[in-house]
Amino acid sequence: MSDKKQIENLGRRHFLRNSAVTGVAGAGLASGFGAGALMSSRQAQAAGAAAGSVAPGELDEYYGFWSGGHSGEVRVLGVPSMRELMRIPVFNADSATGWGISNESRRILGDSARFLNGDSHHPHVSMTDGRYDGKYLFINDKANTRVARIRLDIMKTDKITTIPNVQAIHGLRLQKVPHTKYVFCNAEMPIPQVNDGRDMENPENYWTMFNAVDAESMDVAWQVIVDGNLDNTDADYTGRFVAATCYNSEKGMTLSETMSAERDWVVVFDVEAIEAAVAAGQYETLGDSPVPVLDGRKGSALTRYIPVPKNPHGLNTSPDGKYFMANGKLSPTVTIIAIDRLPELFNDAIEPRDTVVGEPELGLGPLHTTFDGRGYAYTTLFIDSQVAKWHIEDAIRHYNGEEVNYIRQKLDVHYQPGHNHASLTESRDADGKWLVVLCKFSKDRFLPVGPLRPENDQLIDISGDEMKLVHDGPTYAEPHDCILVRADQINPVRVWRRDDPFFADTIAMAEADGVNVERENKVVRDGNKVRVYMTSVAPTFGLTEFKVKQGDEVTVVITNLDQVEDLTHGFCMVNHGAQMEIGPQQTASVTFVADKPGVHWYYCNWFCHAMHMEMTGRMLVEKA
Ligand code: K7E
Ligand code: CUA
Ligand code: CA
Repeated sequence: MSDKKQIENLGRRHFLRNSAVTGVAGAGLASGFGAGALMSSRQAQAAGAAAGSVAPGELDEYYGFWSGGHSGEVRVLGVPSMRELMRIPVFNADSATGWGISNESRRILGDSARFLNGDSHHPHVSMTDGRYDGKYLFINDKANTRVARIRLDIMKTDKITTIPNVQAIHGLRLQKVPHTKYVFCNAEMPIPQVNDGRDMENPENYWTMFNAVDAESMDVAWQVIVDGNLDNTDADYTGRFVAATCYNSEKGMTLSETMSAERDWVVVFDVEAIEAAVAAGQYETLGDSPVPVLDGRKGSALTRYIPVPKNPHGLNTSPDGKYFMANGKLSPTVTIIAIDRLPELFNDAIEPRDTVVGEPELGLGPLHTTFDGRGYAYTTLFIDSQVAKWHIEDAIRHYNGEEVNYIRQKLDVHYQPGHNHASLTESRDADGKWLVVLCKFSKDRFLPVGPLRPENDQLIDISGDEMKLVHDGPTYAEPHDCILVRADQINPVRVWRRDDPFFADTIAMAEADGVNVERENKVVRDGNKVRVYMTSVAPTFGLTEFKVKQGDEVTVVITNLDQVEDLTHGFCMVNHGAQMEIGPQQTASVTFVADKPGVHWYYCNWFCHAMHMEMTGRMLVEKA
């Protein structure tokens, strides 16, 4: 390095340090994030460190749950630090935890354990009376038409349901009021009904459905056939209405066909009317599926179709419960639908467009809108690479002919944002502190890492009059959406409860074998099936060797007796593709075939103790 370069570098470092201490971080320094982290939070506060910094050892104010897009997982972040706290495998396979490998995870994955891929978009936390209750998180899988539930006490997926009769679950939202009884989810792609090879050449006979999954049983409660297709959705705060966008009212099979009509629509579902119709037996079933299928096409009493500008995308309910907002995408507008006019629409007292009370023009490519609970809305503009902050009631006044400017600010984001999400925005508690903007392209914002680039999740302080960008967060493919929940609304357990249903079937198997997994280390043979029960206490397995015969199907069941928080063991059988996590007080199991004679070592692969490397054992496989 030249002397000049060295001096420049020193100068830059010096400037960084000084600016952090004095709190006068320049424009080019973005946030003073890393620098703020060098100080205690009190010092940082005293120095006026940039908003968004959370010092080492300090805890975040919000949990953020991020979808992992086509990685298939869910990620847990702390906000505002944007530190990644955990990854929850859902529709993917995960080596570290053994998701898709362990018997417990494979039981939950069920029939779809054969799929290694997923595409999760929309994570949403269960609600009671319009407030997050911290019990479950639900998420869609577009790739294999599934819906999953994550238990937020253990932060593990505990149910996965494949939705019958449809393809590609995309939009997903929860009933907010009186509580999350239903998970509402949209199947995006119209298909022949029944889709068994008949009638493939007639797209006009393709249909898709709006689906309701029972949040407790995770059974599909009912499905409603619609005209067109379905994209995004949201529910209201009365419990009666759910709205969804349709970008393909044309039922086009090509891009240009899907853009041919000047208008598409928002379809509104009357949940009470649907429940009454199900109770009255006004439904059919299709194919092998027992799920009630109702007709919600145009003319049905169960739905209403509200025309909106072409190819809308996001659908968002304002936290005051007044409006559904449909984001224009191909149109620079957001359509504001007054929820209190919907009962009249269903009574045919007004026309569909009479429910529209505003249609502000915001910029190019509006995709999603979020809210601060103070009357402002924040809309991502994909093509403009901006977030528009606008005033909802001013936009309505403007629609009524008043000369009023409803746009308050447009902030550049980097680049091409999809979803954005403000803290607590999908609940009555929307608090307008933080806005996360999930940008699809990072371009020049980070060191290059080859042709595949990270996305860029930006954190914006919206507590004041002006939006302020405070953090760039590179993320792996591809957070479509996220949800920010106050830290006190989530209550995870510290160690497993021994009676947790997550591994109850494994305990039942042990009991059938007469084994007490907390006390006994034992090998049970059942024909060519061998079950190996062992305990683990750092840094040893209860069995340091066991013997089987070549060709045996071996199930290793391990119970982690450690009671210490954070003391997770692993189990890996070398050369057998068997690997899993065993958290404190958890029982976990994995099954493989001992197809090779000889000595095969197993070891613990979650670092648990100074002697973690020595936490090993041998499987001795006798030649057949
Ligand atoms: Cu806009 Cu799947 Cu919610 Cu992506 S969706 S951005
Ligand atoms: Cu047990 Cu590492
Ligand atoms: Ca269209």
